[in-house]
Amino acid sequence: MYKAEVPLYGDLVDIVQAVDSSVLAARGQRFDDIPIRHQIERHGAIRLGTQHEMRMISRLFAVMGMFPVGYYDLNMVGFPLHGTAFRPTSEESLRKNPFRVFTTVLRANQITSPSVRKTATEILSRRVLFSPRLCALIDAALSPPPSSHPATLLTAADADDLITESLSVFKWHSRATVPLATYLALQREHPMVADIVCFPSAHINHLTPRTLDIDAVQAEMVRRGLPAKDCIEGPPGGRRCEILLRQTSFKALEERVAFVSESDEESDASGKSGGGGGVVRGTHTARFGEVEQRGAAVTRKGRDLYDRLLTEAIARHAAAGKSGRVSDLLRELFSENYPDDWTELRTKGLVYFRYKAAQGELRGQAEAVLREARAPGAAVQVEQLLQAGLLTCEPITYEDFLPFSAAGIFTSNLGGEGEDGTERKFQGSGEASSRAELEELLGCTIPSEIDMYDRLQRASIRECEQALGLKAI
Ligand code: OOG
Ligand code: NI
Repeated sequence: MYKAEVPLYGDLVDIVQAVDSSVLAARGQRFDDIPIRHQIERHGAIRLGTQHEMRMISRLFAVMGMFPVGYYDLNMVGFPLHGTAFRPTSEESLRKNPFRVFTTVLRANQITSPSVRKTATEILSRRVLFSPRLCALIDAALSPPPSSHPATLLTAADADDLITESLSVFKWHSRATVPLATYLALQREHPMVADIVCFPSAHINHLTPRTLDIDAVQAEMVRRGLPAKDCIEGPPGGRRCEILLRQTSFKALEERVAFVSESDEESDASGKSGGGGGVVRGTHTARFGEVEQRGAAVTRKGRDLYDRLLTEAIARHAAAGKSGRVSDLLRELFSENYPDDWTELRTKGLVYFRYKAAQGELRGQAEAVLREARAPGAAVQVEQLLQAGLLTCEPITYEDFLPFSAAGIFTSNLGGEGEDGTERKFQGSGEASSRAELEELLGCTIPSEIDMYDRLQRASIRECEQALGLKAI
């Protein structure tokens, strides 16, 4: 659906495939040699208007096995929005398909103009994003089975309906629900407000494939004349050990929109549908393309170091009168301060790893180390077991987002200001009260992404203990 709506997205997917094939060829690998998730991996983003919509979308995503992880406060760039990422959380689900949706919701109380706030709230209160059929299906899928009855499961036909009805939530409609004058008034308050309020759906605003080499994709986008953003967000490139998330995008497209004519609005209000058929033509910049490269999940210490270097790069950029690029300053700071070797990243506690017990027969040193480790009262360290070849490890992939980068993506798609960190204030995370507000709305606590990786690492160590017959590593 999205490819049909935004043909440039198809071009981007082609570029990613071409780049990834050559990266693999250079490594002597083929697509079949890398995890399947890499080839199908995407993230998307939607922006919702009301608390009710946010609650309903969390129920729809729950049916799909996607749950809120991480809190993102866009107030840091002056956007009246906050949100979370809905994504799979179990190792098994992530392996199959880690699809995630960055989901924000408008905070009407942060709209400064009282009249705009009133207009936005009124329009949104009339919007029906979720059809009655979709609501019924979601209820059926999520209701706990009564103990004496068989579980309430969806039939195959129900599942088909669920997909069809859900698509209309995410679809782009080139017809606005408001007259042009209303759209312009909301846009003057904030372009994001107009984007959220004036359309009948929560249109996907981008869908992002994952690549093995984002620098090559960026270069290819420029070569093909795509309106690419002029810097890549996130940690600097050129590292041996990729961490976190690097992203770039091409700018939002100007799309033709039919606005309601004022006379139609009156006839609609009087209950007659169809109106006079008169439309007012206009444009809206809504959808854009984005690409990402994912690296390892970092620990809290690793994240603090990243945040500190980023803050420092922004401060140096400001001190230099904003000449040059934040990303170049960050590259320098990284090369001096952020280790770029997996062993060092592990022993310094900067990156999370998934550990596995070695398979097969043990010989020589490994056997001796294991015997010692199994002795009553023995204390054994992960590093010893790794050195003896009893354990192997691989970095855990970062599945989440970076608020400062997200702010850059948002901002660059509103007309280019704020590129390269210039207009973004950096705050590590949002205020606790805002987070609590979103949690209350969702009816659950939003786990921090870092805690999730910590749990994955621990679980992998527990499995190794069992496999090796050790009490505690
Ligand atoms: C979402 C921007 C954030 C990312 O990749 O950081 C995002 C939006 O524009 O609604 O998707
Ligand atoms: Ni994105």
